[in-house]
Amino acid sequence: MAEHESLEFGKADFVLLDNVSMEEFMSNLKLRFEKGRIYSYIGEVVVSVNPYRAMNIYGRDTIEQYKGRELYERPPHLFAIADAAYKAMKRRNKDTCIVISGESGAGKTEASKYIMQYIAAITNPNQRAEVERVKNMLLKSNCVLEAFGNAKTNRNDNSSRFGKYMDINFDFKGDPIGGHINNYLLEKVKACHKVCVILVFHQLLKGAPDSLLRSLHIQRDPTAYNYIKVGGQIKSGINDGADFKAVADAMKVIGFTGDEIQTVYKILATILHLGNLTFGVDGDVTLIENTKLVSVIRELLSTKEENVEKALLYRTVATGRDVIEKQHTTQEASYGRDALAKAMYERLFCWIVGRINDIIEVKNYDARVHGKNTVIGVLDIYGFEIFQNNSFEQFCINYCNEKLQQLFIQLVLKQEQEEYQREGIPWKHIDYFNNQIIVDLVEQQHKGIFSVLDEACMNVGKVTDEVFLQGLNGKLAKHAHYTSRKLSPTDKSLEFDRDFRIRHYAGDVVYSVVGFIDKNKDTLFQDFKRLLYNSSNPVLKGMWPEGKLSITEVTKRPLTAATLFKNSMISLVENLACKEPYYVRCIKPNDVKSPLLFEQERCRHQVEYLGLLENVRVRRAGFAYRQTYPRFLQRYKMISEFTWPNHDLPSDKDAVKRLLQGCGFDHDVAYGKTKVFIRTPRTLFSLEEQRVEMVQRIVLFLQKVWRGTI
Ligand code: AOV
Ligand code: MG
Repeated sequence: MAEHESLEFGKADFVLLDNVSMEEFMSNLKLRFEKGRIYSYIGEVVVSVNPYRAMNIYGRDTIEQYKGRELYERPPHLFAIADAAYKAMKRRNKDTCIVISGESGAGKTEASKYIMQYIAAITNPNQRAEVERVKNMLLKSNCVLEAFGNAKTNRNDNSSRFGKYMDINFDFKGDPIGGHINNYLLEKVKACHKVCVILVFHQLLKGAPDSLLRSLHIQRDPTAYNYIKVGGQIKSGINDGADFKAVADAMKVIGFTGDEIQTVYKILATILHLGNLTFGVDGDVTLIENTKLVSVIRELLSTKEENVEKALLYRTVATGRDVIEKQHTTQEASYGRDALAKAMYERLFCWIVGRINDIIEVKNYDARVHGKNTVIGVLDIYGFEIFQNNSFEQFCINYCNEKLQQLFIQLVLKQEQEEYQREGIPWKHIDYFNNQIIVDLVEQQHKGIFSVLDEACMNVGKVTDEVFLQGLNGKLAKHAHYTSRKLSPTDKSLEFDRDFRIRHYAGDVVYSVVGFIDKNKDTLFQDFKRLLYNSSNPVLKGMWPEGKLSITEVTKRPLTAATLFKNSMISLVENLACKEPYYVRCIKPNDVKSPLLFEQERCRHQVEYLGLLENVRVRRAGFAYRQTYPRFLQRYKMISEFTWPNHDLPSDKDAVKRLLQGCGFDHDVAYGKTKVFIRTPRTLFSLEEQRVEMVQRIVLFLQKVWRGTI
């Protein structure tokens, strides 16, 4: 390999390990991290370890080094994979996607930004104004999405609270002409206080001008707000003030109207005020203790004061033909208040994504005139989560990772198989674990865990999490990847009767069923939806179209969180499946954000659940490298006397055979109809080395000829 690093830095490609074992994998990963080599390959998959320090490897000069190069010509880098995806798209007219996974703080979002930055840097060489405008929009939309979608958490100061999939569309010249964003939000099911560690709240308090805050009835002091207080200890960033302005400007540039931006601020303020509402009782009447806040909220939402109060304290229920108003207990009222705050935030976020999509979407592109419009998709999504206590959120996240693993297996194997068939090479069975069985365990109709959960939620009367667990035990007792305390009473890892365990491809995870039912139901009372729909602010009203229905008209149950999530995952996978995929697997080296520390156990665990060893196995089972005969000869013909400078064999295929036999590599290759297949990259590296050596010799020889010494 031309630019191959010396072995002092370990092996750049894990496929080259002498043995595929966890020990070897880990020692190579550690060595590379310690030598500042944060990227490695498994074939075409990039493995990245978060360096937690600024690296001087993303500048213009590095971009130039990777531009248009083949993957193996330069040391492993995100730019190489971005270039590969871009080349595939441009040269072969293929839609491609880059799937980035890893746990919180592993570096996914940073990676996605570097990839975008690379693509922006290598496109539009002619500086067409329209393309520059599109690029600017795409970058600006990222800034807005981060403000509204990211939060400061203990694990990451800039933690994405949503999974993001972004398509960038290109014209026939390979320049960006638009994009589309899909978001996979999970916050709704997370604790309410998390909502207010979202960056934009801090930015608002710190950076908004006094006049704006006054009109929103908001104080600058974050401790004045319960939701932020609960969010606690997390420091606000130094740049919050400047960021507020940047986000406001970005929204303007993208094309949000003044009214829209004002409404966004009003919603954020309403959420903060809601968190400060408290409820009390007077006799058997539930009431709001701080009524002044109600009029503030009324003003911000442009509704009637009595409507706000009523929606917070009562629930309209239909019993047969009668409609009655049922008073909340204080507990129910608090629950409703938090649900409203969360739902407003979630709806706001989705609305922002929708507006951005309206604006960045490709319009007026005529494929008949301009040729096919191709796409590169970038997916930045939560990796596997295994905590001390795992609940519905972890369950959804881990299911998402099972789906992506399944896609990976299918695509890698499917593509290989198809190519082998085309080339007439016999298909060899590959020994790996197929996780389809776990995907089915979760999503299968009637029998899967999501179905059992939805069924339990459908039951009238009091449904408990325990009833749901019984349902699971009844249906899944025999499943090889499912166990519960009841089914395995002596199993020490299952401590409670409220646990069940799934054997994921990445390892065992014990989930507590507590909260599954609640989190799965759409718990926002219709009264709130009606309240918001009846606002005289058209922007807010437009966000809540379903509030139009009166209580007797609401017959259909809203889809459950599980069903919505499942549907969004299925469509995500369908979307990815028709693209050529590239993968980035991110690893977090330690929990203290240290650039020096490689916590062995911590990393081993991630390598395990990212399925990296499996990945190496799948990769090694096939052929690591393939090339058409003429191109292969073009590159390597100088290393054999039979082919240099030209061969006299009947075909290029024969010439390649002769060349490889001569080098002693015949056992490691297969000859297809149009391409030669090389099993191990080591063979390729050796060819590259010989090539470099020969090229040097030839150059020396020519120099001597020119100097006349020969
Ligand atoms: P995540 O996206 O994987 O977490 P980020 O991409 O936000 O993680 O990375 C977390 C932090 O690690 C960043 O804010 C940087 O400080 C540092 N970091 C990551 N990659 C690099 C890099 N290549 N060079 C330098 N520093 C880096 V989450 O969204 O929380 O799942 O939910
Ligand atoms: Mg992120």
